[in-house]
Amino acid sequence: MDYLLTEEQSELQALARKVAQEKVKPVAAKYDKEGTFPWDLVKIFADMDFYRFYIEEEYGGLGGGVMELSLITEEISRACGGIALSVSATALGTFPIIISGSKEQKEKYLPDLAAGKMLAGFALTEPNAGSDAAAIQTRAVRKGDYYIMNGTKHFITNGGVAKLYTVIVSTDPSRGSRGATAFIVEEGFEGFSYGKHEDKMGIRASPTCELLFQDCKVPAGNRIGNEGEGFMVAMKTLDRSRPGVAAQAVGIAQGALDLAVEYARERVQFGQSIISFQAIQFMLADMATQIEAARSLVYSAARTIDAGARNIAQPSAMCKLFASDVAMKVTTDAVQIFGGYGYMRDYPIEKFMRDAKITQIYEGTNQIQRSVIARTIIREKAGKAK
Ligand code: COS
Repeated sequence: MDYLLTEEQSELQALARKVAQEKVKPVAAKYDKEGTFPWDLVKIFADMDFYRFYIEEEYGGLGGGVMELSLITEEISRACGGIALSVSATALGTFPIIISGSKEQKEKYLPDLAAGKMLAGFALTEPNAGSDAAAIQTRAVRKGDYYIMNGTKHFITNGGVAKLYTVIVSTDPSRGSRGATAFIVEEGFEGFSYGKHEDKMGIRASPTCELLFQDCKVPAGNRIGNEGEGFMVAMKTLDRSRPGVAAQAVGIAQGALDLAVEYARERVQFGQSIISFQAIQFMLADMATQIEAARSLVYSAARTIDAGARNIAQPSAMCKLFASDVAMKVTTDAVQIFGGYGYMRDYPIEKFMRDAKITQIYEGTNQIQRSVIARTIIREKAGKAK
């Protein structure tokens, strides 16, 4: 389908595809097996300016938006969903600064993030606050020019490789979501350390770890916005980042379809290539159609967000929900087309199925996306659309 990309977007898509197919695809299995982080690829992505596209030009970026980020994420994910996270999870950690950071904070941090000199992570989730984001227990108490932070964040993507984390904590537990505040925490701040590194089913090239704050001293100047605005910062961030998860899901699904078509051509049973069987052709047709529908929704949501629309929670949640379910279905069917070989680690397809699963879970489970969508529908019906 022709998505009428601008000339710049088409060039970016072609570049990301080339880098993904030539540099990422050959090493995807290695990083998945080792569960190590691809610093060599981060350097290549930085040289290609992939970290610049969604950052304002004033701060060293290229002035693009969620659409550009989605194009990059989709193409890298087509080769490896885990490796794509070095870009998209850095964007997730950077969005709070872009959305609500002060000029000083933007000047201090965005140029290095845009250059890929440092990666970022977003720390909202806690052991007892996953879907219920307002239940965060990590506390920050102001003491003069600093806040003293105590608590644990877990399941943090880019944890341990990022130099900067945007962290949502409570500064006033009595006020629930209205008592949350966002901060920028740098690696090396006194009282900040890393905890458990997770051993995951998929996206194994992307590190996930705990962040521990033990009387961590955070300068008051690193507070993003005002006290009490942290939950809003988090929600606005997720509205912009969920299309990135959706783009990752589309890329994973497309990568699985590419492999399934290739395999179905080569595999001979009953004296002919299995692609000549209608059973396989219909599966491939359904997979391709679902991917295209998901891609359409992602691009449409990304364009809506970049155009500055007010109600972005709904398109953002819809594309994440739909694309991640498509990724799970398509990758499962791709394994099916590979048959017994598909179940074996010697073949590349099972990795796509393992990588797809997380897209239905992180940045809000698909049950939470349905809840977000339902709320917007109910509000629209009541004439109070945000
Ligand atoms: N944009 C702007 N404001 C928003 C918003 C959005 N998308 N979503 C909620 N808000 C506002 C609400 O309007 C409300 O404001 P007031 O206090 O002024 O009325 C406030 O935020 C609290 O909202 P709400 O009452 O809806 O909060 P809930 O505690 O019910 O939770 C959900 C809302 C479930 C949507 C939220 O907790 C969520 O997104 N959870 C999933 C978190 C997640 O994605 N975790 C994954 C880890 S991050 S990688």
